Amino acid sequence: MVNLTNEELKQTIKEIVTVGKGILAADESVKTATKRLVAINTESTEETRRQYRNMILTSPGIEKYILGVILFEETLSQKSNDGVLFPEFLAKLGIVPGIKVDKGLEDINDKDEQITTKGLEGLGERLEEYKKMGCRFAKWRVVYLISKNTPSDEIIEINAQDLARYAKVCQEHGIVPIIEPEVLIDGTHSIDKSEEVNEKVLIKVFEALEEEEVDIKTLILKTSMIISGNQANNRASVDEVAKRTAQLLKKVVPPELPSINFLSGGQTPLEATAHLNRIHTLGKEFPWNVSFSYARALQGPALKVWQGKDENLLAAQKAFIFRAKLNSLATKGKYKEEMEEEV
Ligand code: 5MM
Repeated sequence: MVNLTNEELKQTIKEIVTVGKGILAADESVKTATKRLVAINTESTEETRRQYRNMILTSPGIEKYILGVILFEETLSQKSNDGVLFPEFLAKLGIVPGIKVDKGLEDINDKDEQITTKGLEGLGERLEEYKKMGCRFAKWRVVYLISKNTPSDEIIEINAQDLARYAKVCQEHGIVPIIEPEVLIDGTHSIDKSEEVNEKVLIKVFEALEEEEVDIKTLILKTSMIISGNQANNRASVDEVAKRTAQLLKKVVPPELPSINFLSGGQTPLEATAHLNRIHTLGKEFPWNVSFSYARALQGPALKVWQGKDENLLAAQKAFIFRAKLNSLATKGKYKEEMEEEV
């Protein structure tokens, strides 16, 4: 008998893993979307958040560079300016809609560490609802803060188990899980420290996935690059970031995983593109597809141009497509810094 759930998973992987394209993270929670809107002097209401999603998602030509979009729950029932539900709009372009399913972070201890366990309760039922609304993959993010006493072994263990449990439930419901263990860029830490923490985190995550019997072949890893803290002195070069990142991932990520899609995590748009590109020009062979799942690094310039104003819509969409195109080129090692002048 054919296992339908497994067939669904394999089909979705086929559609969201293609060389030269990536995944757009447009799953900012209300809190984060509000932060983005306030930064461009725009009030955050359900309607302005819809306009924000409309600006990004209806950018002409988006399907040339993006094959999956992670959405936030509120966006699933919102419509484009032309009155089409966003998941339907994307599906018509051949872009697979996905959904962020973690319910945000909460404090866990006195070390400024946070966990996302809330979203695991009733996850199966929620996935069935999201599936009816067109979603075929999901995303769960956990975070690790680098400081003198963090991340603790406790958070590394809890987060690994949460990611594995979430991934298992997704696969049981025919939804491809993206796991996002984000080692935060915030701080003064060195690239050595970033490497040490990422290694520890990823080893634990893959151990937990194995214990939970998650199928690695129908899973996507959205991970951080090995990078100096954003307030570090003598931050590592593009070359160093790319080499360390490639080296560590080859060491700890199983070859049967179909795709690694990086988060940008507070890197500037230019840095995020340059790092991804350099990873592809190192001359290394990777067993997995290596691409992007950026939010800020793709949307940031467009938001700045848009300023919440209709008259800026087309120029903002042009800015979004420009970044999407450069990142698409970066997944093939074909990005050049001079291209930044072309906009
Ligand atoms: C790390 O954040 C994810 C990737 O975005 P960047 O490329 O900007 O780092 C992103 O998908 C994030 O998980 C969502 O924006 C949701 O974040 P919140 O904080 O709203 O849950």
